[in-house]
Amino acid sequence: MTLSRILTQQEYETAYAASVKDPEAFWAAQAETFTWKKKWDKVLQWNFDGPEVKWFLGGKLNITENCLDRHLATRGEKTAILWEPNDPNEAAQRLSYRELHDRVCRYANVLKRNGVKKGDRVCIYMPMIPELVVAVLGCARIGAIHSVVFAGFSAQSIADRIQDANAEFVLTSDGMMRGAKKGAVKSVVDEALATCPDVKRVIVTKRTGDPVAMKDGRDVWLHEELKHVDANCPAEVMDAEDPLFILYTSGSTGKPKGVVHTCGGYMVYTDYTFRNVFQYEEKDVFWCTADVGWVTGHSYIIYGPLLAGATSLVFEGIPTYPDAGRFWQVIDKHQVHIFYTAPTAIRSLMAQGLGFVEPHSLSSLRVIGSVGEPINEEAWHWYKDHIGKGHCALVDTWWQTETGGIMISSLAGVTDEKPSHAAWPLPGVQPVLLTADGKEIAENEQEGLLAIRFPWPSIIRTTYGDHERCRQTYFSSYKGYYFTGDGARRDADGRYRIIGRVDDVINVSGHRFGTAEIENAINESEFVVESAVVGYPHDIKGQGIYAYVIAERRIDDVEQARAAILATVTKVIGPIAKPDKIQFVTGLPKTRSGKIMRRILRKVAEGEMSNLGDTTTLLDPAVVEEIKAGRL
Ligand code: 7RM
Repeated sequence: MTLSRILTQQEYETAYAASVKDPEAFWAAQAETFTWKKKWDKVLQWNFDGPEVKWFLGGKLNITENCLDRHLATRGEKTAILWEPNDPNEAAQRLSYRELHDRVCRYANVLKRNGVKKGDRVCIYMPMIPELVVAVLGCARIGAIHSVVFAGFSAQSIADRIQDANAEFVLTSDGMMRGAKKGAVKSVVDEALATCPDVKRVIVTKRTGDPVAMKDGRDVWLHEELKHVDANCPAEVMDAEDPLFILYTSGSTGKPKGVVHTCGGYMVYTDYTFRNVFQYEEKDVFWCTADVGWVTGHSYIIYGPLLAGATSLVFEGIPTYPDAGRFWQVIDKHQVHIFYTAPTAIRSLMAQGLGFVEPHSLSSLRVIGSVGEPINEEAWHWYKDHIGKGHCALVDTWWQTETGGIMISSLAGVTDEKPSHAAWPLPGVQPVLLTADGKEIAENEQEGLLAIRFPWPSIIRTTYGDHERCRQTYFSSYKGYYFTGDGARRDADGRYRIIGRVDDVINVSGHRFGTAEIENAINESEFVVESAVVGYPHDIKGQGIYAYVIAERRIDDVEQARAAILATVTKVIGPIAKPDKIQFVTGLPKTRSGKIMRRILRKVAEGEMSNLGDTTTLLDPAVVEEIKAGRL
């Protein structure tokens, strides 16, 4: 079986129709292209009530064999990971498929030596260095379940995630390089582990060389451990439905939940979407600027590209170091063909002016992509014209942590593109728009709630340790559908435009936060009685965080009080969740039953002061006047 790729609009339509008519045959044909240790007995078994979704039942595989071993014969010397360090003066590193295979096997043996077994949960808290990729694949090699925590999250967030997953192992580094500064890593882990007594082993990679505390009997250095292992590590035989990883993501209620993806379906879907959406070709250098701490990094820095045998660029730094031309400089330096980033990055670099773009040719680029939040028309055109030089295909890819891979997107240069429209569902994806009472909207040029009516191979299987929460969150609002939490509109031709979240989730620079999650963090400040958080349109971040806060006493120094709240949020979640605006109020607009009317808070935050809708059910309408008067 050869790898097929959709090459024309007509082929897309044919593939799409086939995938809806007979999804099992469609995905079985894709799955055939992989190395299985045992073929599946049944392609799909599902119901959305449980929910219970299983793909390739009875199939046995190891995803790392498909990412690495399978390529050795034909691509052994090809670069798998091309690492560009934070400092442009430090040498880039190239790991061939053979070298990556070797490093992953050695790392896997280190894990085994330290007691990690199949099914164990392993927390990974690391900067964007090659060992991060090696650690992720090392876990997958032996069937351990990785749970990567973005290295910008706080100690408390790490501890929450370690405890929720009952992880007994942590993989980390001494420190990290970030722009002109270094950042703490190991010391943050140490702080987290003060409340995680079950963690038995911490494996530390040296990156900065800064001194760190090593706890006797718990912490070991990777370079010491590597002296005791060889590169022979047979891949663990995994069931298609064994968990591959947990990744925590925020929702509208409570603490972040651990989204679980499994080995077989995730493998088939990330590979398929990678090759087709980006129209990947063998010679291509692919660069996704996400962090591996988010799902985009899992699926399109590590798994998708390596499954396809691609060269995946891993960038340690930030877009503005040493200056706002860094992305463009790296594209020229490594002759990147496919570039995948977030609207927030595009908008912030757009704001820096073309002076940072013009010195670079960008002539290697063929495809550019966007992910994480709606891309506004201005940013879309700037990206297309100044980065894509008008001729590159631009793909706006809509998907979620829960979907595992890209769901709605043009296929680069194959299906048409339209500014601010993610456009077309991938083959195998059956989106619908629903009314608030759950009826499918058949007509085009309508707006509705975005749901999916049939499983695709990398659909979320459960939320770790709490299946009921998974059912409740995604499968209970509208019976028979997976509900995305997004609103969307279909244009006259059936293209989808994603409008944004319809629940209490805000998307700040492509990062998801629940309003309740941020409120809980703010409320940990000692002088805060209550708070309410809403999103508002932000030129660069997409959405900004607006917090209304009731303090227990009169605040004399407002700036000091704000700083205290920001420090608390940084400590509880991390700096990325810091509110952009904090307004102190004496009351919040509540209904007689005590529910906060967020609609009013949102409108005020957006600056829409006159048309607040019905406020007659408010307990105390006077608070609205106070809030309006004090708007920031
Ligand atoms: C991949 C990722 C998911 C949420 C999702 C949307 C928003 C993502 C787009 C988008 C408009 C896009 N996973 N979103 N991509 N909105 N156009 N192309 O971002 O779990 O972190 O976030 O992000 O609201 O529900 S995520």
